[in-house]
Amino acid sequence: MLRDEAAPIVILTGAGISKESGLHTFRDPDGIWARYDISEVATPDAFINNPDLVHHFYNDRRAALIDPDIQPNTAHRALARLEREWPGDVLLVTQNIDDLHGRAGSKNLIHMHGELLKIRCNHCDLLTHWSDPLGRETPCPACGKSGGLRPHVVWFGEMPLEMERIYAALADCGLFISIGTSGNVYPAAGFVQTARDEAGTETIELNLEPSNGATLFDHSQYGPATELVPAFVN
Ligand code: BJW
Repeated sequence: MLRDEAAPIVILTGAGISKESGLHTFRDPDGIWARYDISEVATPDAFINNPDLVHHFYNDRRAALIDPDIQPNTAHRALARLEREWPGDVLLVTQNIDDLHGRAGSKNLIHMHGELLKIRCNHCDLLTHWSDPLGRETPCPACGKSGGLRPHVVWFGEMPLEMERIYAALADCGLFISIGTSGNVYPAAGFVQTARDEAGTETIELNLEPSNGATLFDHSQYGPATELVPAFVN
């Protein structure tokens, strides 16, 4: 598949890779956005207007994530193995806020939409690991003020994290792989075009079904991530 056998690889993952671990995607018929209105839980205005609902939404998702039944699957593990064994750089950029890639052993990992198990404070610089369910009055353990603690996630209208590092890697990669994402959310949905334009990169999509940007990929394979990803990495 690769022209250069040590070429840097950039991998973008989305909710589909964690689906077979037992976590919901967003836009599938049984997805999160079928039960919640995006504008009520995933925007800065939602947090200002109804912090209780936003905290409830993320407290529930943390409880689901730390359930012992939720474990990395063979697709997460295959990507960690690729990073260990590939002679060139492998950068894994995930839109997912779960911690399954890290638990599977991926190290060169960017959580561009944040991390569910971290919280930060709007009043001070605190960024820390979450330990207990948050409420609107929960005081910040660093500055002591209430009302400022929020999930360390990127809501609509907010800037995704580590964009400079991501774009630098896209401009220099020999293979771009997109896994388990519907291609609805920017800037991630534009990475395939950037990799093509900036680096003439070979591009491949591994997804259950064609994504919004399916025609931009040189190669596509459709099916469950736990089958496609280990087979691709081997
Ligand atoms: C399987 C499977 C299995 C199922 N195996 N596959 C350009 C045009 C128009 C609008 C914009 C634009 N640029 C920016 C915007 C605004 C906005 C945006 O994109 N809006 C769109 C709706 C149009 N973007 C933003 O606001 C972003 N910020 C921003 O752009 O800042 C300015 C900026 C400008 C320039 C450069 C840099 C920055 C922020 C976006 C934040 C997204 N936040 C969320 C929620 C927060 C975290 C959380 O609560 O979890 O992130 S939304 C939600 O969607 C979540 C996800 O990470 C994200 C992507 O979803 P994903 O992963 O693709 O999931 P699904 O469900 O959509 O798809 C799953 C796929 O898996 C499907 O295809 C299935 O088929 C497949 N699948 N089972 C393999 N077993």
